[in-house]
Amino acid sequence: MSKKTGAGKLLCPSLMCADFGHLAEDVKVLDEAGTDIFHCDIMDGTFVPNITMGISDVKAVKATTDKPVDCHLMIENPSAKMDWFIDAGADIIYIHPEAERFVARTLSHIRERGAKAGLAINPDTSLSTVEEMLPFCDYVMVMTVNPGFAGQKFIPSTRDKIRRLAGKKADYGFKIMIDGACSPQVIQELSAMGADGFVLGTSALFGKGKPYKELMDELRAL
Ligand code: S6P
Ligand code: MG
Repeated sequence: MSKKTGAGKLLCPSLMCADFGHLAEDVKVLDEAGTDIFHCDIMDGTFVPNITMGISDVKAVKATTDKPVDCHLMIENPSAKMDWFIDAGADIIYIHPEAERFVARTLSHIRERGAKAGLAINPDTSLSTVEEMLPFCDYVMVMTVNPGFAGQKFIPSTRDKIRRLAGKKADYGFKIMIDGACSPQVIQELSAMGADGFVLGTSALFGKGKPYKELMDELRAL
């Protein structure tokens, strides 16, 4: 990843929550508001019961900003399709271990292609299941909702996993990201627990009737 990320917590707007009628305009305003990483949710309607962004959207976002762009692949068998998104310019690829047979090999391939490798873990996937995958990760993203939709409630049982993961990040060097229901309160609490970055959706950024910059400045100051 060649682009810089800001100091302190990483703020990652979830573009599935943006205004698709004016996506480029929204990306520009979010960029100027201090976005660290743009988060693109890619769904296949099978791994999760929804379909959101695709390859053309990722290319359009990359053409609009110099900030890093991630692709959160909520798709079955991501190893068969990850290159499409790397070719589209994704700087970070997240795969789900629940959807992939050869996770370490897939994460290694992402790194070999020059992107950063991320693992996104569902709320009901235990840390012990993914422990052997951690050396292959640049980012570990804990899902604090079941993937598929914005606007869901935070699942409290994920806290313990985040706490235990924070105890391991120095050994492996990955960053801990949080996706799902990241409200200002959640960001403050999990930041103190050791989380490095947050996906911002309807809980903290979109549909709030306030300028993105004002909201992101407030979140950064938490
Ligand atoms: C959900 C997706 C997320 C959402 C984000 C929405 O499956 O992976 O990235 O877009 O969590 O945020 P919020 O605050 O509406 O839950
Ligand atoms: Mg996501």
